[in-house]
Amino acid sequence: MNLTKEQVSQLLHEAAITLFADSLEELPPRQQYQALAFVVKGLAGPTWAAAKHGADERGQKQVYYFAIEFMPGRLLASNLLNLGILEPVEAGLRDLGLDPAALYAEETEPGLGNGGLGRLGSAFLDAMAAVGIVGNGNGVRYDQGLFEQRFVDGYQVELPDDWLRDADVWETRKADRAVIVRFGGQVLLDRDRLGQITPVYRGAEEVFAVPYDTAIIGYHQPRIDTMRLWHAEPVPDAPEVLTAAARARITAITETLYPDDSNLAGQELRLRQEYFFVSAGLQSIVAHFLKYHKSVLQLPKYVAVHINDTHPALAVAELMRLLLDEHHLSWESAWQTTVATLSYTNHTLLPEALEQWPVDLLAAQLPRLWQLIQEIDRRFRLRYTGPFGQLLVDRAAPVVDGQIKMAALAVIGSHTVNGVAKLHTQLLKTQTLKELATIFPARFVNKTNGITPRRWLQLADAPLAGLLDVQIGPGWRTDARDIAALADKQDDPAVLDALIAAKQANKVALAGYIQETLGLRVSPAMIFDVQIKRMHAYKRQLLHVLGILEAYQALRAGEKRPPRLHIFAAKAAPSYTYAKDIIKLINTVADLVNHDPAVNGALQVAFLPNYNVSLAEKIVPAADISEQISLAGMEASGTSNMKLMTDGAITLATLDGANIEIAEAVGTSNIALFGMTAEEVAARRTAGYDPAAIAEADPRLKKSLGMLIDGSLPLGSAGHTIYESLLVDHDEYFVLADYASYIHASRVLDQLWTDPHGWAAVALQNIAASGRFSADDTVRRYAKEIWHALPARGGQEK
Ligand code: 26Q
Repeated sequence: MNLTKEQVSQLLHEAAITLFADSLEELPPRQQYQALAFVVKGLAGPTWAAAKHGADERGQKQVYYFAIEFMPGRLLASNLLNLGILEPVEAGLRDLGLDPAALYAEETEPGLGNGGLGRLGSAFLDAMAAVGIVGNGNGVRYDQGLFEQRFVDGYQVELPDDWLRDADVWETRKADRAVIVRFGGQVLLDRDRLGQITPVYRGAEEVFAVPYDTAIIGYHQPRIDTMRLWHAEPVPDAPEVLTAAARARITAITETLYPDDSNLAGQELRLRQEYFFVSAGLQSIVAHFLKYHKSVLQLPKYVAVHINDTHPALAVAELMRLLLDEHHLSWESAWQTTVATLSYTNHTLLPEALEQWPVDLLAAQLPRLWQLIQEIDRRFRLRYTGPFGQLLVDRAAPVVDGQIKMAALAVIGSHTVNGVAKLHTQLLKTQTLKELATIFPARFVNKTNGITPRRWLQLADAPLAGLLDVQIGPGWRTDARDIAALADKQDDPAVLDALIAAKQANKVALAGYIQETLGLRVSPAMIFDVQIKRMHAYKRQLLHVLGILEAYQALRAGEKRPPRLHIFAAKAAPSYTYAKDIIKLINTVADLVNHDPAVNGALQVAFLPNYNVSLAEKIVPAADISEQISLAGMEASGTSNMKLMTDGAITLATLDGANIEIAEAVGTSNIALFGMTAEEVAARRTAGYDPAAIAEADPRLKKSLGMLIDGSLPLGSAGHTIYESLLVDHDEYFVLADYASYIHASRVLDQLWTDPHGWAAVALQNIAASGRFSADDTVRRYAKEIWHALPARGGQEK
């Protein structure tokens, strides 16, 4: 798109008058941001409008990505970049005396997700748009996103996230596209005049699902995709007047995001959320499809529906319902059509996070779906008990012991199932879903996650992006694989110096933010050692804390070490008390070391509150070390590992999730690996594990653990709880088993730090190898091998 800075100025002034009846110069920054966003939305409008029917008219297959969470991050700068107008707009703003970064910071980020899964969904939408796949997000428009986190006396406090207070400039309410979603009541099966079975609903609760659409602008692309989020409202002009309680039950559906990614909640409201966006999405897809095609039998040829984790797995039964009840297919053709349309990604191996719904709950809320799920279960057992035996089929079936197992439903109803990293896919096939993998071996494939280099490199890390342009030309901006060309420069001292300078600039900026937020003065000369992700026992932030205590003692004993700043950011699920204890512990340790003159300047800890996409954009570019230290076999993939690598951090990692593939990509000399492998963990579990013996045998460790309970930390209960979790309650995540090798690997990095060019050369190799983790390539692989929806143009995989 072509735009001069003079045009930018004119459009902005006009928008200020239109929106606020005031001159741009008079507006507060928030309204200046809104005026700019309004201009950008207007500029994208014609392309977006044209895209809506283009794909159908060309007969191009469309992908619908169903996810109960999305985390797009702030959109203004990203939209400017993707439209190709970032430079003229920023120049225009500066001419007007406005600071682009300050305007971007006015945007409230939609935190409509918990973590990795939601962020992945948004990265995929961005990537699909960039490579020319006709993609659509389908999700929930929560009135309240993930809570805002603050620390009070070191404890996490949760505040509501009122992200719509100022209205979201990017969304468009499409009241004319609303559909009705039904819950509860009774379903009778009747025969109509043609003798076809039709269900008759009695006393169902009707919910009006209103879509809000947001443009997903692809990088330098001629078309624009859509993220559609559904909002629950009472049906307007319904014959019956609703009580206040009945209205509240309806609006509750999209009121808040469940702030938990660790335990299945098993609550009615969660089930209603899941069915709500699945039913609304499928209804609107089928209705739209039939405007262009005669028979629903053609659906899989033109439509792929992807189920992101099991949260939308009801899509299996809901699509069957639509095909059977509303389009009168036979069971066999409805089933064939459903399986050929759907595919499913699993994101977790943790048994406690695998969704199951009590039959009673589901049958009461979704009586027709329950009938269909019983029939799916019955036919599954009938078909596979002969070949595979009762025992195996019982373990694989969707309805067992009064519970509906959503992963089973998703696998049975999809043509393809994928894990999100090689190890994860392997463990899915051999452990978590092994019975289903025995029955459907060809369905299981791997698709390692990816990240968008536009947000994490082009936007968040301008110093490094500029360096790449100079050193290898700008081709990497369209094809991240081209970053590999940087590898040749590792012996060029000028390039290494430039890399150090780019990192330094980012560290100065983050140091400023840390000072502002925590009142902590840190030096950009320190090693910035980063762990950013949800707070979870299996992710082992606790191992990182034990590492800090080890360094603390060494420094107090007079040892010399390179100065290190440990940076954490993490939210804990509000009900996850152990995770909250660890937050309190980290803040307590931070207090101790940050105020101890004996280690002053050599060791500091900064726990930044309210981790979200925008905060990650500040931390990731400034990181020297990326801590990816989950217990092997627990982290499905991880994606912060990929972001941090892309921006030149060196990974300190266990052989878990995608860390293994990062190690393959950079070579073992460019990554600090430690700890047990997934296999060793499994063996250790069987053999029996004695954490107390490990502590007893390691004086450093024993001393650090002692600090948790001997009064060194003014802790109250958290220190004792954590101490007991390790030494009394058998240390479920093998923190102590990996402790010694963790400390060793970390010390190897200290050693490397003393040689700045040596360090920079390793960082450079990480950047050079990061291209393969671009979400663009990930979605190309999904498109080719799962969705069978090849991009219109520019989408060839190299
Ligand atoms: C389930 C039931 C009820 C309430 C909440 C949930 C729920 C919500 C969110 C369960 C899980 C999640 C989120 C999971 C998640 O983010 N998983 C991460 O997915 C990433 C993308 O694939 C991986 O990189 C991470 O390894 C994985 O932990």
